[in-house]
Amino acid sequence: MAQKSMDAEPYALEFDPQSTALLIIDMQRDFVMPGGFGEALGNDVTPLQATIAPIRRMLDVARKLKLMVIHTREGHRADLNDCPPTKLVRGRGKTRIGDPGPMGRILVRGEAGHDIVPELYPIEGETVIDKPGKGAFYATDLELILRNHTIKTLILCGVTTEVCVNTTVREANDRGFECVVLSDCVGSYFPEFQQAALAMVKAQGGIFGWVSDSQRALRALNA
Ligand code: TIU
Repeated sequence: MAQKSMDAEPYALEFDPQSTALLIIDMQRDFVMPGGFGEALGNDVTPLQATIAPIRRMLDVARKLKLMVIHTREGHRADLNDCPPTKLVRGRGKTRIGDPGPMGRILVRGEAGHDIVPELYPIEGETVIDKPGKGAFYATDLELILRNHTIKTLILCGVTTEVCVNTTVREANDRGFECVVLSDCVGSYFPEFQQAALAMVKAQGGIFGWVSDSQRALRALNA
């Protein structure tokens, strides 16, 4: 496939689909459905559900064009050995990581709440990265996998914009990957953080990367 250009801020992003991956961050029931980790932290999870349809459109095109697709899931081992004690108690909420909930134990691998929403469920050949932290590079083999596939550009979707998406963009940028965040495919529990997190990425000439949206990304991919 030839080089393509995506309309974006602060300027157009040039990319080659062959060295581009669609990276979908933590579209787990625990963050987007009631009764999970997001709600246990005191949040209304419904605004995040608006990201599912545009991410699905990106996923459909990525699958059609055979782009590399990577899904991440934040969560922990059943014995919580990989969960920092500080993370376990943070927020002083009455429901914590590992506690039972309507979708199984909160943020624990193998539980229904930890898994990806059905609309965006990974298919055969797609990579799933289980991560214990907010950043997708921390304590995972994501960088190794991206380098093995000579990936240079990451198209980012998922939740939440200012936490796991932003942390991952910063980690990726320092490793030399070019990141574009799609504004309608990322969600936050806080509208003001959604705005700020997107502004931070593209400020100062694209200090961490680019911001675009699914419509412009699809136009570029289909061109
Ligand atoms: N709380 C919050 O906004 N996010 C997280 O805890 N994890 C992710 O963003 N995935």
